[in-house]
Amino acid sequence: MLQIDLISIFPDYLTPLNLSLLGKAQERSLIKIAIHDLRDQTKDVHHSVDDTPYGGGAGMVMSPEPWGKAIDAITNEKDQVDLIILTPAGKRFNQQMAMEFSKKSHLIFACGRYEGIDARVGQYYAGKNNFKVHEVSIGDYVLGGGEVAAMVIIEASTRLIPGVLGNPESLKEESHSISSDDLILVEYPNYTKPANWRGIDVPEVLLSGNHGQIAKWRLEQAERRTNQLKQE
Ligand code: 5OB
Repeated sequence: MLQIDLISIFPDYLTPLNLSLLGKAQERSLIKIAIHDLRDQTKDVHHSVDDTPYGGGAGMVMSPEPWGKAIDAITNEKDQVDLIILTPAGKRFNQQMAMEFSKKSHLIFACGRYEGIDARVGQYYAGKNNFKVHEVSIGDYVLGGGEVAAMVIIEASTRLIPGVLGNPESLKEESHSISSDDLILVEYPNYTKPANWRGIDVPEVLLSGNHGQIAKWRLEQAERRTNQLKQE
């Protein structure tokens, strides 16, 4: 069973994690997702979680202590933990990382806002022998916070856990489409009934019943699409 904890100042923003595939995976006890409000770890009247940056500059930085308290509250020394800190300055998330995360026992997602989390949080937990800290980005664009990034990582990772997907055949096909350098060979185009839609025919080879020819055509199409994407 994979335990997933998320810490955020907008816990409601993460409620889609209880829907659909992940909701079912929780009902089947394949994973357990818990969402925590960072502000529960503050005592001042304003429940403040941020402060001005040392050294000056625009924006605010998230204070370390609420994060420390929140993480300590959901872990113990015997627990092997992978702490994932979402930041645009992190390592770019990919399918290889999804595969690694899918095999872990306890993932904690620190969803920061503002200009980021005090750097000592990652440093402190990286120094603990039962923690592994990962700073992860989902791509080169700006987000308001780490919540959506965490959901992307959780969706990509949990669907690789045996039993989470209804049809494991689709996982098998996918694994063939991942090449050695982790780049995914883009899928071939898909068609279903009707054979003619608004004047457009389904490619004839797909109606031929010749499985060798079909496999060859699909590979050609996938390679053509992949090369086209590289040129853009
Ligand atoms: N942009 N990945 C790309 C991200 C990001 C912003 C984040 C977190 C992960 O938080 C502001």
